[in-house]
Amino acid sequence: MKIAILGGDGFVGWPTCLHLSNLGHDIHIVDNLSRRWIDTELGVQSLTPMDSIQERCRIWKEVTGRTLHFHLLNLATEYERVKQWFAEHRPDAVIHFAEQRAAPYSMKTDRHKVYTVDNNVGATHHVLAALVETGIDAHLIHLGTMGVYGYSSVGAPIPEGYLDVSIDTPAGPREQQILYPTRPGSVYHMTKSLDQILFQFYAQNDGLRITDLHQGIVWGTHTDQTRRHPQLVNRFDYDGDYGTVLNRFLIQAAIGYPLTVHGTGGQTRAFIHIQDSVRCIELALADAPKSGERVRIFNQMTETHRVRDLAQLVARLSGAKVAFLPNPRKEAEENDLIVRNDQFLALGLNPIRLEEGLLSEVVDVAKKFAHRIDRSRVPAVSAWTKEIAERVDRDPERQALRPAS
Ligand code: USQ
Repeated sequence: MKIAILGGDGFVGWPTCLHLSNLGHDIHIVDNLSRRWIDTELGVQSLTPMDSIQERCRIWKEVTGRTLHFHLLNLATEYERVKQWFAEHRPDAVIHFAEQRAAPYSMKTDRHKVYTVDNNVGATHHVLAALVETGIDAHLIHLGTMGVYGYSSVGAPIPEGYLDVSIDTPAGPREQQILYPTRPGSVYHMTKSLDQILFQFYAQNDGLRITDLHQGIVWGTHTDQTRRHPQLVNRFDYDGDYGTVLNRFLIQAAIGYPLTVHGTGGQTRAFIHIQDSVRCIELALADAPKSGERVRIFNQMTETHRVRDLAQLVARLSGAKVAFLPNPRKEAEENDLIVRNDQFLALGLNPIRLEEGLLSEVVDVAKKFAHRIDRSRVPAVSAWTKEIAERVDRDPERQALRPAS
């Protein structure tokens, strides 16, 4: 199959390119390299040394004999070129990762909010409009997020995208299925909620075939394919904006940094290992909806954990200390979370569970590259409101000199 992978240079995009190329698909990476520019803006770098996209593709060819095509294109700002690209390449499937994906980055300043909305919603809408205009019947798979559902305790399992409701009408109650109400907790998560409405419209109006994957927090770094050569290594973010919670705890353990739990650590979140993430995309690709069907929605997660339990697990493994910090985010201190993921299990997903061997593997990767870590970039300092900004802890290590009295 000819597959366009939008955002194929990113954390989940890159291993997906390798996974699908290894299965024999013809892969076209479309990316504007914005994630690399953001590294430059923030003055941070991936823990793992990452080569240019062109070099990564060259190494893949050397190792496997397979070609990865790379196209430099900004989906959000170059609509005419996007349309031309689709008209020329006519992919059978499009996998859309091309969005700014960090909640803390999206909340940094008004500029970051505006960028995240313009970039994410613009890219998604341009892809949809271009598919309709060029008449390409490609299956569009989008990487969405569990965060569209919000994180308040509902006391019932979160279904896969649609909620059964009963509406009182004069003729009596009528059953209906509606999109599960969104309750995003950051500007980033809000963009993925807006994406859902765009998908609903284009599936219903133009018969586009769309799958939306509501993914949990990804952990781990290697997949079977990124392991094949040191220069195929995946990126690994540890900084306060892009590092995600479990991977952050693991690098913190590796460098003797206190584990940075926000608030009480009572937040329960959904998780998935990076290897399962690429496998789920393969499964979704093989199970395309038909034209005229509603958007197919999967919960792409395998287990749920409470943040403080993860910190305690990593502390037990490594001897690290746990620091309970003022929370830079506006979020429920404690929540329960039960999530349905029956569809991927039915398609044959055999989940990788969080276990000590895999956690230790990440700690080993972090130790190997510890010299590349800037400790001053570890604290999470992007605050959700101006009031919260005043209480952010910028020095969890207590490194700064303090007055003696
Ligand atoms: N947290 C800590 N300490 C840290 C970092 C985070 O306690 O050092 C807490 C946060 O306050 C939050 C939870 O851990 O309660 C998760 O934070 P996160 O940064 O791991 O995840 P999040 O911001 O939700 O975003 C990540 C990805 C995003 C994806 C989302 C899936 O960056 O692209 O959509 O996970 S989900 O969380 O299921 O919505």
